[in-house]
Amino acid sequence: MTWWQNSVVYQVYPRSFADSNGDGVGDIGGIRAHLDHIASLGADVIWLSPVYPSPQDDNGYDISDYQDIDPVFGTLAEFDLLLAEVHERGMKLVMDLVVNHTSDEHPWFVESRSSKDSPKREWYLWRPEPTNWQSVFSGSAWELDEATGEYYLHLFSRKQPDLNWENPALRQEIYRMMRWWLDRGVDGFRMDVINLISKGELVDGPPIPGTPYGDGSASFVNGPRVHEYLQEMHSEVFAGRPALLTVGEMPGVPLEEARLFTDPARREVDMVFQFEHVCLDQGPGGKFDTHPLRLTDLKKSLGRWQTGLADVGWNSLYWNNHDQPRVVSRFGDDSPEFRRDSATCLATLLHLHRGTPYVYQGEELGMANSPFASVSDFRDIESLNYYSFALGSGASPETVLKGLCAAGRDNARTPMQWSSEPHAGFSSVPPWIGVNPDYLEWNASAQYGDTWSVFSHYQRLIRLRRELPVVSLGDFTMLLPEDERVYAFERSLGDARLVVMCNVSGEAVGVSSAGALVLGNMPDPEDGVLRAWEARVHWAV
Ligand code: TEU
Repeated sequence: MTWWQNSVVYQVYPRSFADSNGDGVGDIGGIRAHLDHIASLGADVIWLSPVYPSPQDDNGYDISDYQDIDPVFGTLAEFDLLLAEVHERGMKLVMDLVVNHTSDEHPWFVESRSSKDSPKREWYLWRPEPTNWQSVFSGSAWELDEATGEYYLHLFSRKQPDLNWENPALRQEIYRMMRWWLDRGVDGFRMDVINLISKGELVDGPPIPGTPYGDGSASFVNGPRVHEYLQEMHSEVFAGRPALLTVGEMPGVPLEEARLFTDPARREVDMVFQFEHVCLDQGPGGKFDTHPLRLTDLKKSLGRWQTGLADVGWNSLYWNNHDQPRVVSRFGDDSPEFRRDSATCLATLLHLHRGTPYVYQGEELGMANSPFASVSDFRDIESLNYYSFALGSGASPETVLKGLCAAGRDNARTPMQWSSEPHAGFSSVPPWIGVNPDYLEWNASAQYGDTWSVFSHYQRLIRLRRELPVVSLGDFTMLLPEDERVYAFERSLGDARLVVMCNVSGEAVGVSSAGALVLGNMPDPEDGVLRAWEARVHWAV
């Protein structure tokens, strides 16, 4: 077993985690002040979302200096203290590597855009004419640069120009920077949209209904040289270094490709974030056109990935991150009656799958989507751009707002709820984004020491993973594939066989008896019945 196969990763989104200097924005001092929260949960690794210098156009995923810390978060010296304190607690820390694009304020881009003959011109993707591609953040994926009369590619915001990975000098500079962070002591990387770095032909894609743009993903999702680049990165950066974790965020990666990316023999990445299960509630209009999840769709998707990566490669397991709405609101039931039950039911379902679980800040408290009342409550460029774009295309503000409330990324970015103190104990001043008003009841300090709190249940799930090898390494067998309320499966390793039964519905259901109870999300389980949102793990009889 490799160390990260029975590890749990905790994601910190720094600007929303904890503010230690009273400017309303989370920072490294705030993370240091709450490391015991993460350690007591039982997490082994912290994934730190970007803290590098950035204009913050996309909250730090637009980097203007790869080898420093943005003053809003602190200093490199403070980062070193954080890293040492993480290691002192026996945890590891992986950085967020964002190398598909930089900020347009990065010196590389400033130089590249200065003239067509600039030595760095080819570090980005310039063309005399744009293709019809749409940006992920609405509008064209090409921006005209007046100075040289050419267009540059930006799959995300216009302040995030895509790097040209065809250029060997650029690649070597990225590898050098990565080695610099590893030499500093970090334990690996989460690699942002890393399957988009290889661009194939820059040609028009098929039209996207309802927009004047086309879909260029056939050219840039899992592009022609992406495996070559990752193998080159592995040999230039990771070879010869022990005990690292590399996880590639891969929007649109199909299972067949993920088997190649995560096959240890190919030396690319250890695991990937795939997106199938978090797209199951999206309609034809895209991510903001949501419909309820069908449980059998979830079983088919997660089951396929369990089977597909059983003999080679490895799964990451997640519901939440800084880009996803809160799962208790999305796939659970955040009503007062079922919020705790459904949060702990969904956590049990996920953590008993085979793979490395990721816990996103606040998920361990059952934090829910925020009641955004108007577009002015949102901060995320993706949501704000979409709002203008959709209204410009004739959509009604009410419809668009409903979609943003259901699926907007700001749901994950409201301040971490530490206590019932003002601003949820996140800051001493009003934060950069509104605090969810439910913080008075839903906060960390109300949950510590409460046996049946969401936090305590996550502690038990993480402890179970450490105690029972079958949880990390056991084979996975889906049960009841056609049942629309109960999600059940077996895990087996040698003589150890667990049965996991999760009632993903608001009504009690009858189930067959099972062996001794290993873990449940409710007190006083009744044999043969699963109460609404009850999840139980039993030894198989
Ligand atoms: O996101 C990549 C990605 O395509 C989606 O997760 C995206 O955020 C969007 O929600 C799809 O509708 C990564 C980062 O996680 C995200 O925060 C950045 O905005 C993006 O890349 C660009 O760096």
